[in-house]
Amino acid sequence: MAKRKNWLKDNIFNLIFLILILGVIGYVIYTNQTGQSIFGGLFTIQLEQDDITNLDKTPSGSCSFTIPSSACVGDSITSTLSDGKNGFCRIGFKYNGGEWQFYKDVNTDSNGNAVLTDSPGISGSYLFGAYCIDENGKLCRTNDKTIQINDCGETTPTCTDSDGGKYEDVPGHVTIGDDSIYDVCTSDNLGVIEYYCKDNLLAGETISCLPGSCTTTRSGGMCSETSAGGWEEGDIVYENSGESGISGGTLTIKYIDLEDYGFTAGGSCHPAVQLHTYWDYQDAQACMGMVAQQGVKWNFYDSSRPNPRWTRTDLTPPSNLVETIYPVSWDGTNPWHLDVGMIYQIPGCNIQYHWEIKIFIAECD
Ligand SMILES: [Ca+2]
Ligand SMILES: [Ca+2]
Repeated sequence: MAKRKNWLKDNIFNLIFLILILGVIGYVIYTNQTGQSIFGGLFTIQLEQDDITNLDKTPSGSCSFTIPSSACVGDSITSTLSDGKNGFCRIGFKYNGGEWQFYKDVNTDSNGNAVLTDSPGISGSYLFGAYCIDENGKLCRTNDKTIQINDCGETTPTCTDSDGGKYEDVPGHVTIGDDSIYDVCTSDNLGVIEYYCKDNLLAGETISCLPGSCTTTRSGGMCSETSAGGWEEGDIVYENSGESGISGGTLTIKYIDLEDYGFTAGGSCHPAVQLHTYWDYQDAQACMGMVAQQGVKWNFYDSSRPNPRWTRTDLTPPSNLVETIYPVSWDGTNPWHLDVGMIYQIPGCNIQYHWEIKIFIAECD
């Protein structure tokens, strides 16, 4: 029974939430031997990995589960769980071939039986299984039982999805008839169970988030950051522009550390850099020196030092030039920078330069 206490401790908030929700819709979720709940109240509590491991076990021992093989939406269904002695059983289910989810905990009576009644609200295939722990701590895994719930001529309720599909970075819920099923973070917080409509039926899929980044909101669970860092093609990582003067030598216009803008190295998306650079003499006369007419050199460095990734030399003031650099290397450590420099040392020759940098996601694997 120690295990059960741990589970309760870990899930007490989920449990309170479930009880509140079910209380609001007017159902008593649990009595000792006969309970009245509704399938539509499911999909709320996630199982721990230990539970999933137990439910994945091959049926063993003398416990068993009986449940009809089919029923209609709204029917009252009675099932019996038997483990032969006073014991605790945890029942899980898989909906339409999905993953194990929590259904209910029951205690068997002195004859070793627990009788359950329920009324399904959503059509589909439900596979039930349970594991029981007797007073000596011995574990028994029941047989699996599948029940097909059909709509049986009732008007098929329309399935609607508030986030419009499989969007792990948007919280949402699927509504079928009177039931709402919310996206929910997995118990290990490594992903979100994303619900969507498929052929007008509820479907669910576990989608990975960056570790620890699944967030529970009032509107459902969501990945704050997806495994690709949340980037998509076309997203702008960084954008800036400026204008200044220079009278000689070389200077760095801008250092850019992509981590500052949430772009981490090693992800599956690749950035490109768009540069827009031009300049002009402040006083053209002063820039016509003894050696030559003043020119300007631009260098852009990515993390693959020491050579610039891109370079351009203008021997006369250029017209507006927009250039895209791709691929570019980002190692997470060496910041990128854009430098501007004058080619000749001509005293009194000042130039005015203009720059724009846009870093955007060129493609994702
Ligand atoms: Ca959805
Ligand atoms: Ca979603």
